[in-house]
Amino acid sequence: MADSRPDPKRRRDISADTLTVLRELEKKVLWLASWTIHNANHLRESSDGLKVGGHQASSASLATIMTALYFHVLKPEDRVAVKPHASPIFHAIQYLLGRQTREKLEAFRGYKGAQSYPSRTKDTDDVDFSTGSVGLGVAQTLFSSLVQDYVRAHGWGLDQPEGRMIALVGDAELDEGNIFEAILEGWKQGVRNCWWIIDYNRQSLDAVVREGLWARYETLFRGFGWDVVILKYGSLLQEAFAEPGGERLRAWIDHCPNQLYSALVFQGGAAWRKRLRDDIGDQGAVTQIIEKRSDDELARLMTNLAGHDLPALREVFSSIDHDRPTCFICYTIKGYGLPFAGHKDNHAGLMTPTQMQALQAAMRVRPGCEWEKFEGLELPAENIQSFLDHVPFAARGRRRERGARIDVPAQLTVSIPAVTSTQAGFGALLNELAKETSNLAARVVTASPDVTVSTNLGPWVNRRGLFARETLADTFKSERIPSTFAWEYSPKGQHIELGIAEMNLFILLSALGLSHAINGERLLPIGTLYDPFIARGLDALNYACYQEARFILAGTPSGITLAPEGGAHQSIGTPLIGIAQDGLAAFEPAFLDELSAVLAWALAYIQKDDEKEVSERNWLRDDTGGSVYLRLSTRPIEQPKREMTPELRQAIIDGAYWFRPPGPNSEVVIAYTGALAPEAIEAVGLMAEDRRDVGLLAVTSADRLNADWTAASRARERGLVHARSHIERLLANVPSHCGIVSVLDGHPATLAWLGAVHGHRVRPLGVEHFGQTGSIADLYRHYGIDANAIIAAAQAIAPGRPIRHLKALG
Ligand SMILES: Cc1ncc(C[n+]2csc(CCOP(=O)(O)OP(=O)(O)O)c2C)c(N)n1
Ligand SMILES: [Mg+2]
Repeated sequence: MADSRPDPKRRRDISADTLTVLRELEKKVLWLASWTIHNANHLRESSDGLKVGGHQASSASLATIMTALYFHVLKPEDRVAVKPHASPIFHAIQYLLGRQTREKLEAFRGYKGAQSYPSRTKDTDDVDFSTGSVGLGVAQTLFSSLVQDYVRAHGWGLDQPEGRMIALVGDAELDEGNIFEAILEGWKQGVRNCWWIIDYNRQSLDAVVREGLWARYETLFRGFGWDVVILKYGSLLQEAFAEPGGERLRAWIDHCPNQLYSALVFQGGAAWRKRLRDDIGDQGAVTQIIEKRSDDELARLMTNLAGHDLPALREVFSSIDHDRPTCFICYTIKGYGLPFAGHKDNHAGLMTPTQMQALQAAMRVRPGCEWEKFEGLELPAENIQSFLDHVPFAARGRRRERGARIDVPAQLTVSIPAVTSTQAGFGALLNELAKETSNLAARVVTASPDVTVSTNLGPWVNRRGLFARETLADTFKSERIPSTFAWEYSPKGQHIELGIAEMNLFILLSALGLSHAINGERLLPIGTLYDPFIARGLDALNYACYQEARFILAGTPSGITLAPEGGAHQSIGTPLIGIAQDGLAAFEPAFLDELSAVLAWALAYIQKDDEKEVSERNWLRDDTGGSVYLRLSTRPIEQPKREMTPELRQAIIDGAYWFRPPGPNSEVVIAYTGALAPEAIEAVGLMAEDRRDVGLLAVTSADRLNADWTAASRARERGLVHARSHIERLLANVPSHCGIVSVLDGHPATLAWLGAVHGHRVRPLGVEHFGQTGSIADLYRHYGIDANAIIAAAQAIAPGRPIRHLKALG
């Protein structure tokens, strides 16, 4: 432990009444959180014998800080990402504020009960950001402040006060690299109104952390333009330091290693006395400080860190009168107020029934009155209730906003060239949108991690500009140096350019995609990145979907089709991510007219109501909405000349249509996805003489086809005998002896399940390895997804007369 910063002279008076109530509430919050965890485990033990993690210690660490914040400092417009294991504290606070039910607390960690980690979607008590995967919630607050600035800079939501985006951060959470990526991006973007409050308990899950981390944090945050406030000693210790000999005590504690401090906290008063006597007991006046206190008083003094000192916290939080990003390093004790405080093994620790009884007695809670809000408190219930009724944070009730929906036409404008790629088409569609003066165009916001140009957002950015709080001209333009791209920043810009950190892209999309709920102003976010790098930010993508953020994601280029780009950028597994990721509808169109239909649909789909639960009946989430992933390609292919009928449009959205329907005597069907359309079409043509009525199935979304089929099957099993999915209808007339060859530039398992729909044999072709460079033709041949490989597979699955072109090609 070393040096501290806050200046005690700056301390303002805190009203004695307020302080007394806050102290009572702090006790109650700690009790309710500990009881919630204990009770849930107790119930569980008697039913299924399974104990869940305790996390009583991790919760206790933040009890005082959260009491100060929620009951005193926060305003309704402030938004908080709560450290995952402080969830019981959060729920206890909401319970006291009348916004959480006893039933939910009793069912903590159980079915439909309060969640183990705060959840925007599963909890009902107004969680701002879902946390659980450490590091993500922290960064999300930074991007949410950026989004708030974006919204206001565009002239929206100005009638609302600016909120502060606050993260309650575990100190070990700062090991997560995504936090540092966010800090760097925040510095570039001029982040403000963002507070990160570090619960510096010097413990992680496994152990006590390294010495002196606070100093690394301080340097780091200051380096990126943050204010840093170190809250180390509470008022009792500050007073003791002012006593004669106090400086010796301070020097001792400043140099006390974290491990020793933690061990003494756990051991208690007698151990403190022994150690202090041994180390400094004979050094003059300081002896008095030690000896005049009882063991209990000494323990209280020595554990009086600022993170457990209401007046110190209140004073510091309330004194911030600027919008600069601020990091508070708050010294705390993991398990403060509980018997395993400071013990290095306390992370999953659970208090024994005897320890709980002792705590209950100390809290003066009578058996049977554990859930009573005011039980055991010294102030009259009316006083506390009246205080709670006036807590500023709760003044507006539930703070879940609903931004108005933006109208989307059924069709987007785009002219379709004879030959083009889906990536070029995506750029063209956005370019057309950028020309409009519509509200739709105004609400679109794009973002990309340094691949704006190479994912074809350039034309959009040329028209709509880049976002920054301050205007910054494109010097190349002002110097009249010819360039394809205008790179002008202004508060009106609609593209957010990020550095190359895919995590940041997904967390930004998460923040942008919650703007309607947080700022009451809807944005239509579209993010682009190279498809393989989805894996780089996958957890952030998962969390964005989990908390119902709404956005469109374009992964481009994708697969081995990006051949000239090099082997290292080839993606294989992303179509499977598209199928498996909850809350994300994935499409891989082949043609621009398909992409146009999908994009128009997607812009409406991401705005669908986020309040309803997904039910079995609408498993495709067409009523409840979700986010959308488009896997696109740079391969220019010949475009079909056709009219977009409502039926075709619907089939594209549902996931598949017959490009060429199979005849009644069909022996083989080719099902393809995306950029392999030309190979599939070619193969069908070449087989025509030797196989009858070959069908060609265009699959635009393996994900939606699959989800629909699963839902229909389940519905039938539950008695809805007439439930039929789109793929069941499409394959209904395919003769049962007919084989299916599926092919895509991605993992073959993506379409392999088609055979399970009606029992057709399937030979799934696709890509299982990556890294080979070459031309598209080289690679398709190498990986066995070219026309010849399709024909060979067809021949094997639908034996008959030899297919002549196979030989010719082979
Ligand atoms: C991404 C991720 N990895 C691992 C975990 C498991 N985990 C939960 S809490 C924790 C340590 C937390 O330490 P700290 O942030 O200091 O909080 P404290 O327990 O001290 O309150 C770990 C490793 C997780 N939740 N998320
Ligand atoms: Mg910790």
